[in-house]
Amino acid sequence: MLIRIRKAWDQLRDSEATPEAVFLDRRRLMTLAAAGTLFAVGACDAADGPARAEGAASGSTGAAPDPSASLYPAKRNPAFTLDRPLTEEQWASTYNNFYEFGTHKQVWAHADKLQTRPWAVVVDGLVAKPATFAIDELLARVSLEERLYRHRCVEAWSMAVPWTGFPLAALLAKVEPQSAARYVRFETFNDPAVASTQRQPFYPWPYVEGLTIEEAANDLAFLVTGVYGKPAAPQFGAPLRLALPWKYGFKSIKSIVRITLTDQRPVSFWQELGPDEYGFWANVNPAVPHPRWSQAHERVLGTEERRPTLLFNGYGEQVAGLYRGLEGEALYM
Ligand SMILES: Nc1nc2c(c(=O)[nH]1)N[C@H]1C(S)=C(S)[C@@H](COP(=O)(O)O)O[C@H]1N2
Ligand SMILES: [Mo]
Repeated sequence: MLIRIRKAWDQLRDSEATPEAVFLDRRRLMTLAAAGTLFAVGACDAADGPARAEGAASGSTGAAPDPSASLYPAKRNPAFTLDRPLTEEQWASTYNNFYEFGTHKQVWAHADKLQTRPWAVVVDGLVAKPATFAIDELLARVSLEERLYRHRCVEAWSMAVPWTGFPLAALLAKVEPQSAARYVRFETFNDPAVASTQRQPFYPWPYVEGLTIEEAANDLAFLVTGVYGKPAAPQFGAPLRLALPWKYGFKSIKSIVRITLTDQRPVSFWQELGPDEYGFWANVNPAVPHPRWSQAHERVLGTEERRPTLLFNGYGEQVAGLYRGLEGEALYM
C-alpha cells in the first residue's frame, strides 16, 4: 500500500519528475508521522536555466588552490567516444543532483561548503589489504585519463561530460579482494553541519550505492576526480565519485568516503526511500518505464533536444554480458 506526497511537481511534465518525489511506503510514512519528523519532501525546481554566477563552474571555492590541479588536463582516452556534443560546462556545473546540499538543482551554490581536503577514502571489508587512502596519495598512485561519457538521470534528462579519473578496478586491485567478495558498497560523507539536507532525519543518510564485483571490474566503471580538464568542483561530487554510464545517474555516487567489499547486496539510499521505484541494478532501458513516467526519451541538458533513450544508455556492447542469466531480476529499475 502506497501513499503519494503531493507537491508542486504534480503539475510538471513527466520528464521533469524528480526521484525525491517518491511514493512512500505506508509504514514508513506512519512511523515518521508518529515521530513528528515528517515534512514535505522538496519539490522539483522547474527553473532550468544555468545560473551564470561567478565561479559556479570552477574547481576552486575561493579557499586554498586544489593540490591536484597540476594533474590536469589528463590525456584523453580515445576509446570513449560520444554520439552527441559535450554538454556546456556552465550547464553541467549548475544543474546537479546532490541531495545532501538541497533537493533542487542549484546545489552548486551550497556544495562549496564541503571541505575536500584533507579527505580520506577507506577501502575495507573482504579484502586482503584493507587501506585508508588520503586522496592526494591515491591520485599519485593511479594514472588519470579523460573519458567522454554520456550520463542519463532516472528523471529523464541527460548530459555528455568529459570526466577525468581512473578505473574502479585499479583501486580494487590495490586492496586485493577476497574470493568471497560479491558486492562493492560505496558510502558518501555524512556531515550534517555542512550538508543541510543531512539534518533532515527523513532521509536514510549517508547516501549508499552498490555494484556487483563483476560490474565493479568492468572497464566502464570509473572513479572520477575531475571534469572539464580540471579538478571537480564540489557539486560534481569532489574529490571522488563514480561514473557508471550504463546505469541511471543515481548509481554514480558522489564524495565517497568508504568502499567496502562484501558478500551482502547493499541497499542503496534510493532503494531504501522508494523500493517500488528504485532498485539495485538501475540499468538504463527505454522500454521499462519508471512507475510514474516513461523512460523512452530524454531531455538533453542545455538544449531543446529530446532524444530516444538507448538500452544500457548505448553501452550494451561493453556491459550486456554482465546480465546474462539474471533475466529474473529487476535489472531496469
Ligand atoms: N552522494 C550523492 N551522490 C549522488 C546524488 C546525491 O544526491 N548524493 N545524486 C545522484 C544523481 S540522481 C545523479 S543524476 C548524479 C548527478 O551528477 P551530476 O550532478 O554531476 O550531474 O549524481 C548522483 N550521485
Ligand atoms: Mo539522477
